[in-house]
Amino acid sequence: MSLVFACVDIPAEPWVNALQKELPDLEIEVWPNVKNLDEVEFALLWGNWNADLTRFPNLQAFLSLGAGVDHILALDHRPPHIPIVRLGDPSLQTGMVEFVLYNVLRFHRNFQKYEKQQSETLWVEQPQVSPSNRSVGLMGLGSLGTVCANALINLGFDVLGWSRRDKEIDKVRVFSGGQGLNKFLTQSEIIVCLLPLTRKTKNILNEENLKKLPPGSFVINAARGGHIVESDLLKLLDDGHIGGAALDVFEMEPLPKKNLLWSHPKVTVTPHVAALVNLESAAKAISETIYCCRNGLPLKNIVDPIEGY
Ligand code: NDP
Ligand code: OXD
Repeated sequence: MSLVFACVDIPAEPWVNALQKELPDLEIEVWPNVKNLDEVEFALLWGNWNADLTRFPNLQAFLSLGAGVDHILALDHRPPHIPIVRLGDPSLQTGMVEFVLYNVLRFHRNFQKYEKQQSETLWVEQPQVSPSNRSVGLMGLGSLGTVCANALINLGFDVLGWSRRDKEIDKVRVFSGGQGLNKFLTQSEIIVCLLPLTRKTKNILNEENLKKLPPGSFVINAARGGHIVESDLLKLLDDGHIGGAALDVFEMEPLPKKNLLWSHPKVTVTPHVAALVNLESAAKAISETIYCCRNGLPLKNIVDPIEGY
């Protein structure tokens, strides 16, 4: 039996080596060089894989090479009974905390303004706000949102969170569901999107919702490009309602060279690197999933295909 590595635009060799080290008895093949489709038990996926899924009769699980599974849920003719497992790699949390803290502090301490001032040789002091007087709203309080919330709490910020179901996190003002969204948005001066991309969260940061943020708010998106309506964000950046945006993910990746976000003075662009998957720890997490699957043990990080995450 075998695992097929079908991760678009990701060099296969380092992954095959890392996985083979953890799973010496499993044959690992790289798509499309698969000898016998009947033998494929696991499909490790990333990006837009284009395969006829009806030709894998013995598939046991779809494994995502990332925390997000929108790419798997979007596959045509995906057999609904086959479990989807997202990557539970702890290094994603470390990377995301670094990305979020860096960008929150950059906006909070006016570094965006100081960078502009330097380009104009201007020596001007900007006001310094206490972190307890700065509200940061985390959209999504899952594995990434929760660690970011705690890191922000440790720095003294006033932290709000929004999730689908109600929950309690010490010192975090949690809002939930459609009825909690307005209250959450109207009080978040810096918003950080860490939601999965689902039918309910697609385009959630549209003009109507972005306008609910306090004037001059900042937007950080480290989740998926599909959460933000880019044209609405540009409009609100230009009219000043949004003070700045740090964007790591885009509707189209790589971000096309002609996209206005590249050169917008209030926008920073990073190439989907907020939290990069670590080869060794990810290979360990994947091998644990395979072990559980083969031994009939409950799977961690299993996806609810109805909710989409
Ligand atoms: P989780 O599945 O652990 O958490 C998702 C959170 O979103 C949960 O709190 C969930 O609520 C909430 N949520 C889902 N749907 C809704 C909804 N309709 N309304 C309100 N809240 C909702 O995901 P992770 O934290 O692990 O990852 C989040 C996303 O980050 C990934 O899906 C991926 O797209 C992105 N990502 C980006 C990376 C990058 O480098 N840019 C790296 C890694 C991930 P509840 O708690 O109630 O279930
Ligand atoms: C992920 C990502 O989903 O890197 O893990 O975007």
